[in-house]
Amino acid sequence: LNQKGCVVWITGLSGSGKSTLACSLSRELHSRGKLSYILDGDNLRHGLNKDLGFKPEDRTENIRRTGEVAKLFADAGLICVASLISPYRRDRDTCRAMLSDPNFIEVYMNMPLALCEARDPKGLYKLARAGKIKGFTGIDDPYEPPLNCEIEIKEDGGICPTPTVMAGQVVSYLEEKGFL
Ligand code: GGZ
Repeated sequence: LNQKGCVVWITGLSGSGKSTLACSLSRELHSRGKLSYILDGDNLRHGLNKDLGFKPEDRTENIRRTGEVAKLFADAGLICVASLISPYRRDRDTCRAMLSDPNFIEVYMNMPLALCEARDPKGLYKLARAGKIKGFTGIDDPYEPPLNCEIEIKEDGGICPTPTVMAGQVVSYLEEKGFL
């Protein structure tokens, strides 16, 4: 096997494009013959993490478990793409500490709340604003942006990058670091 494993950890608000990037990236990696696997917060909450809610200690456990699984994939030589809100800096840093240095790549979806809220793909922001969901990230629950992420995805002159452009940014980084 000539593949070095790593974890690409995508963090950001609901509706910021984490799953879209994960999907586009995984497709691009596949086309280059690289094995990858997506761990998506929303999906894991139907299985491995179905006992967890959104209280701070549940989110922390959600991130911890996902980090452990991501590490297993990376150890097996895969590029593991984790997409979770992961709102607390300390929890993300715990995952970073599980992997040795270049192997944890934190990608910050730096999209304005107003944009995520305007997208509102599942109508959850609307419910949160109406007080029907309590503790929604960005509304009445915190999001702590990374201080030293490896990759930042943001608008360019008010224009959001396309999924292909976002994935390209990550692919370039992976090439630079010798993972591709
Ligand atoms: C944030 C919530 C909440 C609350 C339900 N706060 O955009 P989505 O809908 O499809 O994905 C979100 C998902 C968040 O799960 P994560 O495992 O990524 O969260 S964390 O990392 O914070 O543990 C959102 C939906 O669940 N959702 N209630 N209160 N997002």
